[in-house]
Amino acid sequence: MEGGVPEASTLWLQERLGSMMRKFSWMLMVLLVLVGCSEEITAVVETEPSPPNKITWEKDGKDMALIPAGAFEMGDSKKEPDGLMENAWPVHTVELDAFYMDTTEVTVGQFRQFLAESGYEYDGNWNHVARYFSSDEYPMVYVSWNEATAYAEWAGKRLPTEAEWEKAARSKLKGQRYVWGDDLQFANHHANFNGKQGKDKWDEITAPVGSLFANNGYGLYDMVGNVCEWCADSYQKDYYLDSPYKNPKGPDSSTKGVRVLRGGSWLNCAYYLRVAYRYYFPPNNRLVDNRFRCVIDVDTDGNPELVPAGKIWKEN
Ligand SMILES: [Ca+2]
Ligand SMILES: [Ca+2]
Repeated sequence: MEGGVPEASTLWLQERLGSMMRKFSWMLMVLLVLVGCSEEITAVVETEPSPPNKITWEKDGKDMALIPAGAFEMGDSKKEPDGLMENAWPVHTVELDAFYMDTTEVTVGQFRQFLAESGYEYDGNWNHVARYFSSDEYPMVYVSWNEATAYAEWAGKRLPTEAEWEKAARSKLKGQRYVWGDDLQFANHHANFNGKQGKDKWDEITAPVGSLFANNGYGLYDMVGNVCEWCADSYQKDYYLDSPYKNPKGPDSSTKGVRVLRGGSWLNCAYYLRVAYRYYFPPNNRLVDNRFRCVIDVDTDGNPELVPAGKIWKEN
């Protein structure tokens, strides 16, 4: 028909065609969604299992952050000229497997739990410890390497290697002097070190763990400052000259019989907050700023590696 009202049969045909087109459109959309979903499902199936970024460890209730596998540049990239960093030369590439690290230092409350549940006898003087905490959330002080290792065995963990500690502290920053970058003016945002300034409100004393900003992209607190931290490794000054590329665990022994400490403490000036700075003490040495945090491995399926029940020193 030309220029007139369409006939009923024509209208019916148009409606049928319109209905068929709408149905076809819906079918097409559903098909596209299904295809999209199947691609997504396929992608998930094909992806390697990845461990969660954060876990809470049941034994001691500590939050732990995933430090992913990969390589990093270890050592003093600044070639500091004053001689105190020579033991951090040369910078060398180290590759590590993934691991989890406690996000904070071990607290007084967690150390007490360890003593109560394991029967381990702490040789330190609680009257000395008591000067440095007013709640269970403060870091435990006066802890020797032997005692830190005992805690780790009870918790089903271990102390970090020196390489693990430095990789975790550096996070994604390459070649920087500090865990937050190169600029010293931000030290008090991240570290409780000597005196008080800016956000560091603690003068000549420890701070409750996690009081300042996390150090880096892994969400770890107080990696530098507050309390310095024991590592598993024996110490040798020249270890970096010929250390393994993959998962270095330190020399077999130390000529001085000492173990590595990292990170500086509330006692130290900003110099000792340098991320590559290495120092050491005998394993039975128990100083006011010697403390620790622990790590666990990630198993071949990408899950936190569950370690058998913690060591008990005597039946309670
Ligand atoms: Ca301070
Ligand atoms: Ca620390």
